Amino acid sequence: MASKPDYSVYLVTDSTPAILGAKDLPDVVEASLRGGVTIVQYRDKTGSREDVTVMASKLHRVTQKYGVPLLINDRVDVAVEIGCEGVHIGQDDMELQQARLLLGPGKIIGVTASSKDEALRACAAGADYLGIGTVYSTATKKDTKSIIGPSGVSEILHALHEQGHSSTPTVCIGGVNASNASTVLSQSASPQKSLDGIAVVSAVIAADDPAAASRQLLSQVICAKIPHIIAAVGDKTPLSHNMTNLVVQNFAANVALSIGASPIMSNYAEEADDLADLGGALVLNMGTVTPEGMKNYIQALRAYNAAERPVVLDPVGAGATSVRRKAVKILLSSGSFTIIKGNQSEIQTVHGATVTQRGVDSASSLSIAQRATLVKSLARQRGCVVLLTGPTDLLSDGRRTVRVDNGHELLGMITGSGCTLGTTVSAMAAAYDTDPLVAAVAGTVMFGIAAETAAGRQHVRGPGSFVPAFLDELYGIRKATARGELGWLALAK
Ligand code: 3NM
Ligand code: MG
Repeated sequence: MASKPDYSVYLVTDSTPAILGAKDLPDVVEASLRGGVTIVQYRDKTGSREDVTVMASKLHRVTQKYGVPLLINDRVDVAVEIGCEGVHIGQDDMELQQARLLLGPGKIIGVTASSKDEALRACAAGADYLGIGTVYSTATKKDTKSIIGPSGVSEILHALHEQGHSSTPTVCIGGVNASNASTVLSQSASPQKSLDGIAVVSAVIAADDPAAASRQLLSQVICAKIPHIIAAVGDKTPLSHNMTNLVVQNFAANVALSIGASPIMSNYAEEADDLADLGGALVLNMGTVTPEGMKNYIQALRAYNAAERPVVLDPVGAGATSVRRKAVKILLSSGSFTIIKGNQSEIQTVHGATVTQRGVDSASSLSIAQRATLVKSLARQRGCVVLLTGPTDLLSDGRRTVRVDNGHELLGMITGSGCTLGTTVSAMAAAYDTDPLVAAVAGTVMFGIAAETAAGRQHVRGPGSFVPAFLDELYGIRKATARGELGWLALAK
């Protein structure tokens, strides 16, 4: 668990019957982790030390299975005893320095802050993250001090940015649930600093289906990050180096330009060493694979791996011929990929199944649940993000699995729509390399909404008029986002 914690959906537990009901806490926590909770805080203000230690150990076994940090509220001694990843301390609890001394270095210490002063003091003392609240009134915590609302959160975020604490992660807490998460995330955000996630108790612990509740909250948090990523592409103009097929070169380059990236369509790998150093990303698209092409792909893959820059694999028609099946195997063993994007049979082939695929067309026969299992499994197998396209797109990094329902059937009637989605997500991953899953979701949502909006334009009568309208809508979303106009995001689903 050496990687940076992900604060997107921060679950705080509650063992009281009013919230937990008759359910078993470890079961509820496990369900929430399946749904996508990214960090857990065990909070029990009244239990005996012995009981709390026993439960903390049980929960730690569960969170470890999912590779998610477990923090303990207040009771630093319990955290030390069970060796979990850290603690959360309130303003009335132990001093941060003392907790650090007891826990040793490398553990996470979070602090509650309900004002600018408290937030700045905690940052100065070395807090690893802040829990900002109370946002909305809540029945869960009886002794809340002040209800600060999204505007109070925004003021604190602003102060953190002004005082040089932009890099301290933040979550908000208090009365946050699926009906207001998007609001608090968007209303508290500024281009300089936004929340990293939301902390919830009852929205998950009291839910009938904690996994579904967590999944829904995760989608909202990821969705709230999309404008930031689209804006980052516009600001940074990242290189999208496409080694792609003849059919889509022109269209892919136009898509890259429309979203604000800088395309280069170079299939000659001798150039890749130089290009890999320019801070962009590579797309390997197997659309028209040849022996010469394979040599180039492998050389370029190694160059981008060495430069630690993102690589998107688009295994076009992977299951169609034995040549392509073999090519996929060779590529997978030649380096590592950041994102693998494909339709159902392509992803099944990359996963190791022998599936018959007619040409490069897509068809989906699996249910959404089966497709979700497939992307998660391949993501784990390869240690990368997998994007499975279809009427419902499914994305996973092996831990978090997200569905996107945007798009339009006209995308299936033009050539290269899948390939240019690969180009789109490469640009997002290049501009936002901290979280390729979120980058891939951003690209997929932008792409799908642009298609829907284009298809709805009065002058669009079919595939021919759709293509230019689609480019216009991609461009329109980018420009609107740069102006801070985010109305289009309401179409995300
Ligand atoms: N801390 P719910 S509010 C544990 O404001 C906690 O510091 C708060 O529960 C603070 O998500 C709170 O059910 C409870 O509203 C939040
Ligand atoms: Mg406390």
